Formats: sequence, structure tokens, C-alpha cells
Amino acid sequence: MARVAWLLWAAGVSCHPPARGGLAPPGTSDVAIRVNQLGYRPDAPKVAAVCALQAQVITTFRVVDERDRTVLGPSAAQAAGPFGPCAATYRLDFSMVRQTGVYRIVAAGVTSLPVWIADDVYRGAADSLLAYLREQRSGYNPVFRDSVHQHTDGVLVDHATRSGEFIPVSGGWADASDYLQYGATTAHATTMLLLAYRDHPDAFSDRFQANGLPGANGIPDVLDEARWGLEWLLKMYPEDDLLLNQLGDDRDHTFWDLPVNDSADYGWGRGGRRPVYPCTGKPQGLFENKNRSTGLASTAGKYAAAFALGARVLHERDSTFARRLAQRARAVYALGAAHPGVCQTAPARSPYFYEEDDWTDDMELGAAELFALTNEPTYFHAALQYAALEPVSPWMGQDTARHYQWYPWHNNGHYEIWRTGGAPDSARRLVAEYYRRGLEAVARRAKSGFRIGIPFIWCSNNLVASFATQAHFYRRMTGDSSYLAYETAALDWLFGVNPWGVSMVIGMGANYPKTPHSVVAQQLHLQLTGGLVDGPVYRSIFEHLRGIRLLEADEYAPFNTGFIVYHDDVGDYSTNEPIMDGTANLAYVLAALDVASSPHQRGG
Ligand SMILES: [Ca+2]
Ligand SMILES: [Ca+2]
Repeated sequence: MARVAWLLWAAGVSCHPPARGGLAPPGTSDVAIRVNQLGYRPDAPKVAAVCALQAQVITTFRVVDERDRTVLGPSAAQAAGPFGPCAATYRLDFSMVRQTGVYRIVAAGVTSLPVWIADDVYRGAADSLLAYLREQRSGYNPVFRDSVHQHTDGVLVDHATRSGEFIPVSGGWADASDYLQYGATTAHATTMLLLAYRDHPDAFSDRFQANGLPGANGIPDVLDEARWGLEWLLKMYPEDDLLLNQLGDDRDHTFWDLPVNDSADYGWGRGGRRPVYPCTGKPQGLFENKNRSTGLASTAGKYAAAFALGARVLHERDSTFARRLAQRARAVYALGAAHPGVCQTAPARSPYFYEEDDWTDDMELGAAELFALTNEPTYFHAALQYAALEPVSPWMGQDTARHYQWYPWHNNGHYEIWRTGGAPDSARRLVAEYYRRGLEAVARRAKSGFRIGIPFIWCSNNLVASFATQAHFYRRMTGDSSYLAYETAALDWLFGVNPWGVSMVIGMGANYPKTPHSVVAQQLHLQLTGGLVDGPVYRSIFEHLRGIRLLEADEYAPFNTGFIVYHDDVGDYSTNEPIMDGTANLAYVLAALDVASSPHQRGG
């Protein structure tokens, strides 16, 4: 990701950010009350957070209704210490308000944005994310109603004997605001969509066709999108021993242009063919920068999981397609088992790549899904063995991690093992305990009023979404609500309970990113509804990434004085770039919240 902003000037492209609309960011006084801008369910924990820019004692708060009548309070504000720009934070717990309605929180003479309490505050949220995925489609793109990279993809590179061969791999999704495409992120995104549908089908509707254009086709749109991912992954695994991992590379960043007239030149002319990289098991990079790849299993495991899960979920709708997926799942899993290690993305001219360091998590999930598909015990035993090798996603409890070092950010495999019919109780307890250890490690760091304990590395919102997902899994597996406050705080953070008062999903909530780092949004004046942006990063990361330059005055400047920063600025690729796999990663937990009591919770 990250189409580097300084190239705006290098390419002589003028910059006209889309017109700003909607509300001014709330909280221009020294005290800001941050609320979940989607709202709160009547039976759920309900907490607003105060960020006080100056040290200030706040003892009580009130909740008022639409007619300004006090319905709760004065209630005690819970002091929770400083955090980032906030000299003091407070938690305002109004869980006792259960009556459906629209309220506001009042404290220290400041009034919050409207607060909705209703059963359906998350209704349609997961489905809305799909709009961003449709917008990111490569091949036929429904936003442009035109082909994107249809005839350019791709030329095999970095292969011992076949470099230069054309392999048809058009399709899939652009990874972020650049047009690179990765097998690992696509497979994870596809898996999350399939899991979301399997466990929460009622969260999704049918308003779009398979090609992404408006119109129902009798298939839930989440499955249209998942199939879009699966079709591309099948192309990226064309032969049993040829596993393709990446389409395009960072030479893509040379121009700030739309996908339909991508000017990138990979050596076959401007707008010409794009390179496709196989997993080789060796360090990769065509130029001076190299990754640290050691094997194939990290990518192979992810493909195996997506294929096997797809085979199960799509079986009733298309048994032929499902059989092909099942065959490819077995083959790619075997390839991963034969070549343990990681297959990282390949850098070209820039030093950045996805530095994934774990692969047993991916093989665990692949094995678990293959067991669910085939009922062959070998896969189940393998899943348990892999699970024991990385019980806790290693970023949990840490201050930092390299870019995509531990990916996916949560391990679906443990839940899939638990969910498997026939798994012994001891195994189910074990994988639940693995999750608990990760949750506990994050919760221990979550002391501020925001109750967020993740490291603020690049793509921090993805870690937040994954934490919430893992907490949700754990709660369902055990009935233990010990981490519910943290799970809720994570979702609240994404929808506005953060120092900036920003909902991190474009188009959702009262105040969301208006100028994301996206050429499509900027040049077409298009709102990228559903896109989850990267989110805040440590100031030290922001200041050291290459080529970031803010293009406009920072409306959040008072809240960017601490150890983490966020900018709603087209120039900030580190905090304000919507990203495909993060968006899909959020789909599961939003689908789970969509309908409080779905009859399909353990179906499929
Ligand atoms: Ca549909
Ligand atoms: Ca991994």
C-alpha cells in the first residue's frame, strides 16, 4: 500500500482534494466527549470517553434525551489517566440507559454528538463494507464500468526457469490505494467474508450482481465478493507447484493516476504488463531491496483455508466450483507442508514490504478448514500441532512489530478447531485458553479511558478489529465475559471513541475520513464508503516514513500532540489510507453484531 504522496509533485499533478462536507470535528474546546457514532445496543456495555487536553478534574456526567431532560446522572466519571494528547481521560459509563432513543452526554459543560441506543445500530454495517471491496475490484470494475488491468496481468518474474511467461491472473482486488495485489491479503480477506457469511448470513443482503453492478442476482453480495476473491486466488495457483503471491510491485507508486489509466511501467512500457511473483522460498526483490522469505507455507496455508472454506460454503450453490476449490485446497496445503516458512511480499524500488514472520498460524487454519471439509483426522491433528507452535498472535502484549510481521492479526484457526464437530473437550479448552492469553496480554496494556492496548504500528485499526474479533470468538467459546469491556472498547474506538472523535470507516458515523489517501476518491470526488482506514500510528513511525506530506491544515491538530497521530489528509498514507484486507477483516465482527440473536450462529 501507500502510493507515495511526494510523487504528486514529482509527476506535476495538481491536487484538489474533494470538498469537505458534514460536521466540523467535534470537541474544539479543551474537553472532548467521544461516543460510538453508530450507537449502542440496549443490552450492551455503553461507555463514552473524555479526552481533556488540559489537566482537569471531572467528577460527574449526565445523559440527556432529545428534549434535554436528564435521564441519567449526575453519575460518577471514572478517571483513567493521560493518553496521547489527552492530559486526562475519563470513562463515562451509561450502560444503565437501556431505553431506545437518541441522547447526548454532558460533562464539564460540553455536550457530545448524538448517541443512539437501539437494537439495530449495527444493522447493515458489515454489508456496507462490501461497497469498498467492489470499488477495489481489478479486472472488471463496477465503479468505472470498465476493465482494470484486464490485459496486463501478468508476466512471471523471479522464477528459476519460466520468467517472462505470460500467466493470466487478471481479477481480485487492489490492495489499498495503490494497485498492487497480494495473495496473502486477498486470501485472508476472502476467508473473513466466507466466515462472516457462514456464521451470520442474516447480516448480508442481495443488491448487487456478480460483476458488482447494481441489481439482485439471488446470491448474497458477500458471497459474490468472496467468489471474486476465490476466482482470483485460483488463477494465482495455476499449477500444483506454482504458487503465485503478488501482482505488480512498488513501481506502481510512480504515478498518481486512476486504475483505468495506470501509467506504471514495469519494463514493458507505460501502462503495460505487470509482473507476477511466485513464492520461491528464497529472499525476493528484483532490485536492491530484498525481503526475507524462507518458504511457501504462510501463503499456501492461507490459500488452502480460503479454498476449503469456499468449498463448504458454496457447495450448495455451485457444486462444480466447490469440487475444484476442494481439489486446489488439498494441493496447496500439501505444497505448504512440503515448504515450511514464510513467503513475504517482494519490494522493488522502495524498502517497504509485508514482513510476515509466522506461517504456522496459516497452516493451522488451512488444516482446520480441510478437516471441516474432508473429516480426515490427519488434518485435525496437524491443526492442533500447528496451533501449539504459535498459541498467541505474537504482537499481542508487545509495544511494536514490523509491518505485517504477525499476519493475520488474529488467528481464526483456534476458533475453527473449537468449532469442529468431534473435537475433544480438551482441545476446545486449549484453543480457548490460547485466545485468552492474547486477550489478557492486550488488556494489561489498556489502562487509559479508551481501554486500547494494541501497539500503534502501521494499520493499527486492523489490530483493533482483530482484537475485537478474537474477544468475540473467545466469549462465544467460553461464555466468559471477562474481556467484553475491551471488546466493546475496540469497536467503540473504530467508530469514534478515540482522541480525534473519528469513525475510521468511511461513510459510517457522523464524522469520518473525508480526504482519504486515494486517487480514486480525490480525482473522482467519490466517497469510498465502507473503507476502513489504516488508523493512528506512533508519531515516530509517521515521522520516519518516506514521502508523507500533509496537503492541508490539520483539523485535528489539538489532538495530534501526543505519542500517536492521525490525519484526515490525502497526503498521509500512514494513517488515512483505506485498505482492502483491513476492511474485510472487520466484516466478521460487524456481521456478528448486526443481528443480536441470529439463528445461524453455529450453522454451516
Ligand atoms: Ca448479489
Ligand atoms: Ca502468518
